[in-house]
Amino acid sequence: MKTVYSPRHRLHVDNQELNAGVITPAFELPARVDFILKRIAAIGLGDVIEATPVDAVAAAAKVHDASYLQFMADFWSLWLAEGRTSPTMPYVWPARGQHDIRPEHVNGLMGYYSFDGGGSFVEGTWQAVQSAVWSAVGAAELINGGEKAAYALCRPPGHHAGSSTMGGYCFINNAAVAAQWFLDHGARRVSILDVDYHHGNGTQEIFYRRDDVQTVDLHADTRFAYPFFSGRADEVGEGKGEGFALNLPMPFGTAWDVWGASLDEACRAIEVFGPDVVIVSLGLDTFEGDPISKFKLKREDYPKIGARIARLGRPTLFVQEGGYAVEDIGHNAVGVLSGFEGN
Ligand code: Q9C
Ligand code: ZN
Repeated sequence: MKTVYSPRHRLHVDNQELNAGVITPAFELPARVDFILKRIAAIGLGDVIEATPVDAVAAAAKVHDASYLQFMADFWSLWLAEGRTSPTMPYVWPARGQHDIRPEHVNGLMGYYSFDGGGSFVEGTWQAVQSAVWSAVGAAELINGGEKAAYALCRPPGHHAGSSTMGGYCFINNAAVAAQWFLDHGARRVSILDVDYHHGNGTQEIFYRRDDVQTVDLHADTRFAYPFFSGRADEVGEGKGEGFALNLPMPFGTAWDVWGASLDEACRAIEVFGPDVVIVSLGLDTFEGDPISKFKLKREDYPKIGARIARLGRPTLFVQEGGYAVEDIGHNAVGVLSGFEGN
């Protein structure tokens, strides 16, 4: 299987996050990509191709609001205009009793275009974000060119990013961009299978009223886990999208027995939908050693994920999402991919 990635992901560095009263370096680190690349080379998974620049804004504008993309493009100059150069994150949001009104000042705009403080911007963030779209589109092109599967090693990740909101380390929803790209290039139906520990609220929101993209999501029960305000089992889509969103929440402590059964249920729903392409939002934060998550998957479980997805028999695009046990993420990501390939 071929991998597409851009070294420009490194420009998104020294990003931060809020954690129980302190600001810490974000768990979402450039080293994540290094460990995955190292493991791809170690097992000889296949060629690693540097993504060719494409018009990321045009591709993203099919699933994101133009004003949101413009805000991200402008962010660093707005920040500099305030005399600031430090990494930043949003800190005030419209909530119940307030209004859906767009402020003029950058401090307010950050909150308007986010749902949490996880959208930490540094000088190179926007460039890195666009390069992740290059990777997603480049890997999708490989599949339309006849490859059975491809891996978009995207960073920053994307599945929390909604049509006009960043959050959860995500800015542009790479998997959603790829889904729309496939529809615009001949596919009639696309399934997005999200195996990240966290509910992919952004992906679900983007496609919630549509019947051409099915979203199927395995995750920690959002009654207790981030992102809290989406991802319940009774969320099934709306309007003509009703029946095309499937949420499979699981309790803290879930291990392969229960998780693997949920994956099987997810795959059976995909079989019924009958997509032309499957996109896997590939998070590895289900791992027992993940520092921010509470599932108990083991290294030997990851190839089984890939093998089950392969049985769908569809062209498959893997898009990198979360996973923070830095040394292990290489083994686990590449474990899924090699399991897909049958070795
Ligand atoms: N102290 C992805 O996996 N932080 N994003 C939760 C941590 C948010 C995860 C609180 C986690 C976002 C792509
Ligand atoms: Zn996650």
